[in-house]
Amino acid sequence: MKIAVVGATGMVGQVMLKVLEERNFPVSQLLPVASERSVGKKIRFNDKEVEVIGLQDAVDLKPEIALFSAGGATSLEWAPKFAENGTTVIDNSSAWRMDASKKLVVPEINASEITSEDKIIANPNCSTIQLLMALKPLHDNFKIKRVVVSTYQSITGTGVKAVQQLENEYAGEKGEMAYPYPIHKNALPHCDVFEENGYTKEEMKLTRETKKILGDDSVNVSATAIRIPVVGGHSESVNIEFENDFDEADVRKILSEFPGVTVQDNPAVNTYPMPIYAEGKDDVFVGRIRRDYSQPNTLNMWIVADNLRKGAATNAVQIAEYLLEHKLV
Ligand code: A2P
Ligand code: 11C
Repeated sequence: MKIAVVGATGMVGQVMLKVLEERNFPVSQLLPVASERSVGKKIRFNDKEVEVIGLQDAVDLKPEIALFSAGGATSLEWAPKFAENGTTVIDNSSAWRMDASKKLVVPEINASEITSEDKIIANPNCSTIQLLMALKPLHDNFKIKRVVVSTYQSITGTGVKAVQQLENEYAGEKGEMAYPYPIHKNALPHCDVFEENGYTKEEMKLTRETKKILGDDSVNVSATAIRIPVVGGHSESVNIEFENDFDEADVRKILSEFPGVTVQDNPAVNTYPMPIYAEGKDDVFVGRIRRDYSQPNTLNMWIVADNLRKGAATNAVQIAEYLLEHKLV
């Protein structure tokens, strides 16, 4: 299959290439695409050097699938051009997620919504994907009323500029700032831009995307998103109020049986999810599972995943695998 990766030189694009290789996705020709600055550069894929090309050249080469991770503006302008030329786009930006005509897909949850008519398919936000992987099986069993989530997000979610900022700060050097404040030795209650309602866009993605993916407007999510000087994964402290009561042992069993979720929960030996363990892995890790005794039918837990993997690249490649398996491309 001819596959384009738009944003192939970027933080997520590089992981997309690695995930395609690792999962032996049947790529007959790879089209790495980036900005004009990078055209002609070489990237490595399956032990071969491949030259980066521009967007129009990639459209003209009519790949079967294009994985996009080059920012919202690039997706808004170029995803329709690929789609009109017969390519199915899997878009990792926020450009199309809340468009009512586009599917927002976490394969383990709602891949079955995809039809051959869907030419632009949206990949959810990283912090939403890992949250939903744990919420979905619990919602099916106990029906969620309300979720309160606080995130502790890796700087890799912001991109190369943020990683460079932290490295400069470690080294005591000045350089370009990705954030309005230092990130070293700091925590910023500020991921993405502020909206008029006082929440950040990242916080509102958790609220809005959850309802769309679960196909249930009654599930309310209240979110606070924090950036911390960590690489390797996003962590989430999650409080869930259910309609129905639950048994803690059942919660553990249900979560551990859900594909793509690993329960790491044994406080007696200090076993709990952490970004240093999640880094480079495709699973979503859940631990610190415990009843909230402050009100009925309520549970606390801690969710960690590699935001560049299941939160972005892996989820996108899984959608591509689904298209292939179901002959939708
Ligand atoms: P380039 O490396 O040429 O700038 P990150 O999120 O890590 O910053 O990466 C963003 C990715 O999106 C990079 O591959 C970048 O390419 C690509 N990109 C940014 N702007 C454009 C654009 N206007 N057209 C195509 N690719 C773009
Ligand atoms: C972050 N979630 O960590 C972001 C990164 O909407 O796809 C991805 C932004 C998006 O800040």
